[in-house]
Amino acid sequence: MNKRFIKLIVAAVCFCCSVQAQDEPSVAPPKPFGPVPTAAQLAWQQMEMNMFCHFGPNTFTGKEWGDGTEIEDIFNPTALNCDQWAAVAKSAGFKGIIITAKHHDGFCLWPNPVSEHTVAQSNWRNGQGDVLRELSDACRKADLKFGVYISPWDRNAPTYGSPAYNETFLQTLQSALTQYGPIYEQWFDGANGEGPNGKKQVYDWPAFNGQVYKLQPNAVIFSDVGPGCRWMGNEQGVNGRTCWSRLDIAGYEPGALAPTQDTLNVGNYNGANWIPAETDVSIRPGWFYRDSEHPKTLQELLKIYYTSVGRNSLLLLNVPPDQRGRIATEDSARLVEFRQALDQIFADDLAKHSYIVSTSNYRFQDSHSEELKNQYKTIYAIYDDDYDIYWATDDSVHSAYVELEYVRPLTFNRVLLQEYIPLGQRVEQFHIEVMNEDGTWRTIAEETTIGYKRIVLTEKVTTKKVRIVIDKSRACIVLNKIGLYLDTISKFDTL
Ligand code: FUL
Repeated sequence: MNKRFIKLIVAAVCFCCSVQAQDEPSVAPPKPFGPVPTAAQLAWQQMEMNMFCHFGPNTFTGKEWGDGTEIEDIFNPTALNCDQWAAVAKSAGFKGIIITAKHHDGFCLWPNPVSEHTVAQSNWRNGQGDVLRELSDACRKADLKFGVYISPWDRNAPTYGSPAYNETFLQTLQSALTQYGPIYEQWFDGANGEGPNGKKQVYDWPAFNGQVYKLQPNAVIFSDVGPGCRWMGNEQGVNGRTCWSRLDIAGYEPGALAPTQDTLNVGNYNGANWIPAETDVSIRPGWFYRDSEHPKTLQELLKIYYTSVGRNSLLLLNVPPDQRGRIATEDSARLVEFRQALDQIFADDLAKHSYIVSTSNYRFQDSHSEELKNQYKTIYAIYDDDYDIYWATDDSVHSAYVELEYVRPLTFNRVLLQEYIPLGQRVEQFHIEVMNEDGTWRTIAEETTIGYKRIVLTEKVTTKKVRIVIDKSRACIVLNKIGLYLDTISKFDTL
């Protein structure tokens, strides 16, 4: 082809496009609905599972709450190995580690210059040790994100119970948040008891949060009321079947002034802020390591996975290092089992085996433009794994179904759905139907919210047709994932 001819074709195509563009709406993605996550909150939610490490004087005294009078030498790990913690975290599929840099006893795992109760006052490594340094280095090497738990409640600080303590606490944050690279999450515990003087502290939360954001702008701040992510109301790992990532926080504070635990578990339907749920739960009965305790079973961990990650929450699983400063073999072995089970359950997405996918609506389906039609097709939620490509309905369509059809009957018992949360959380009611052999439809699950990720446990069904029916969405439907799986490992059908 000569060059002139090519130019002619290009001109003709451009002309056609511009004519078409005039009578078609522009390629408009759905508008966000309600509050939406920040980039940091989205990246945080996509981590899905992280490891919590409770470690400190309590590891050596067997207590859950130290009273702040422990001599510093009690902290004496004989073979601290943070690379081993990181390796365990990686093998379990965790994306980050949060350490109790300072628990309620006030003991700091790093040489905090504004405290006399730290590793620097202990004999461990002749007072030269720094657990935050070793763990942050190990995380960096292993490509894990690093976060810190720094308890405002301090049963050792002499100024606790006076305004001076708030200043000391800001300096503590300054020290912990500036030396160890990026901090992906700052964990603030709501517990607020008495200090060494028998007095309680009036915390300056706005100043604490402001300090974190000033020093670590991308950190997600955890507390009962966020502002980055919220406690989900219990320590058993069970989120509400309904779980909104929205929360009202005006007039509330972490601790005694927080919303009720039931509210934290479910979120607020019309909550003004995007504050998703985080599930902190321990692999063992206690938060700190004790020889006499043992990790949860695989079945218990799988249940927790389904009631946390599977219910629109992030799982922060506590795996406490022992007195050597290592994670015990029984815990690491259990985590490998857990990872293998999840990998096996979710290896084969049976939705992708369907040979016909039909839907009652997709955005621009009535358009003449192939370009427009191709933007938001339902098949993207099934066959395409790109997070940012999704099925969306027209703005006026707030209920719709997707039907998957199979050549041969398929057997499944898990349905995984994801809303595209950069545009907010929308779905408030949905159900799942399967076709019986006689051609009639049967409902096998009725649920409410979806959010970032929802995994519905159903009975084990064998069918040639499945329908995911979104009954009620608060704006047009935007789903970026519909998956079907067969879990043959869990020994439970419902939760
Ligand atoms: C609680 C604390 O009081 C526990 O000791 C533990 O650290 C847990 C994660 O948070 O509020």
